[in-house]
Amino acid sequence: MKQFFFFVCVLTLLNLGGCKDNPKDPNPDSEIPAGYQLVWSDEFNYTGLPDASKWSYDIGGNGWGNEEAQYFTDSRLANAEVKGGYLFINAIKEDFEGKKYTSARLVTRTKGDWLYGRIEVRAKLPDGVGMWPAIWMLPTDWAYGGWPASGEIDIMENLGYIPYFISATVQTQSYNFRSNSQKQAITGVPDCYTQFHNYILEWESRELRIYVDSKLYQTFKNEGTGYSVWPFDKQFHLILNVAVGGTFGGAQGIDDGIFPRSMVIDYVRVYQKK
Ligand SMILES: [Ca+2]
Repeated sequence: MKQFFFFVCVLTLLNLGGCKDNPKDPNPDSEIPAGYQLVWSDEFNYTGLPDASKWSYDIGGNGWGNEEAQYFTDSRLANAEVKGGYLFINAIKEDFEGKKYTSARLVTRTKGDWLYGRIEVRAKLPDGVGMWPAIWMLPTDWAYGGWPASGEIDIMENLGYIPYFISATVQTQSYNFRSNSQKQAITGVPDCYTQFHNYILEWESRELRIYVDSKLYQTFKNEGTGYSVWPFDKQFHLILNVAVGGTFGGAQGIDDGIFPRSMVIDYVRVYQKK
């Protein structure tokens, strides 16, 4: 985390101002990117629980490897609700199954699994100390072994105690946070809590690229040395969650005055090349 914070300080000086020049409100109905076709999407144009043909839940209060403080609930409208064209993932302060907070972790596993493509999530983030929203991907079949051998792609993470900074991180056997060698890039998004932005992964066999709107800020290359650097030749699925606290999200505690807090998702669109 020291390294994370160091990067943030540098970026505060160097990069945040430049970010304001980027388009803040891209057209959500923009045309399909050239050469791609839409293969999977949820526009959230319905009411109630998330579409069960597209989404499942990771459930429980085990801390998820990061000592997270929330219980991720199962098909509970209070924590995961679609209305008004949006998906709301709600973090709530309440006693539940031995935890003091509830939230939801939605996964497309076995319902949306892809090898290569462009994954685009339009979202507005929850603010406040203790929030740790994430848009990320894990391998579906873990063909190269348990974490981190089969890889992880974090398209968007934000730590509420470092406002406005978005990070994109790649974890593999060769590059991961256990050895402080993960490949992390950070950019500033000054209105990420009040405006929707598109958090985008473009994933090809030779490299993956991560954007906020049209701003590319993370490129990770296939070094051609096998799975220890590039396990990204297998299917991955998407995860949307709002974690509370934990080793990363809770490094400066949890402000109990902020709840409830929501990550709001306008759509998820997945494109693959024709
Ligand atoms: Ca929508």
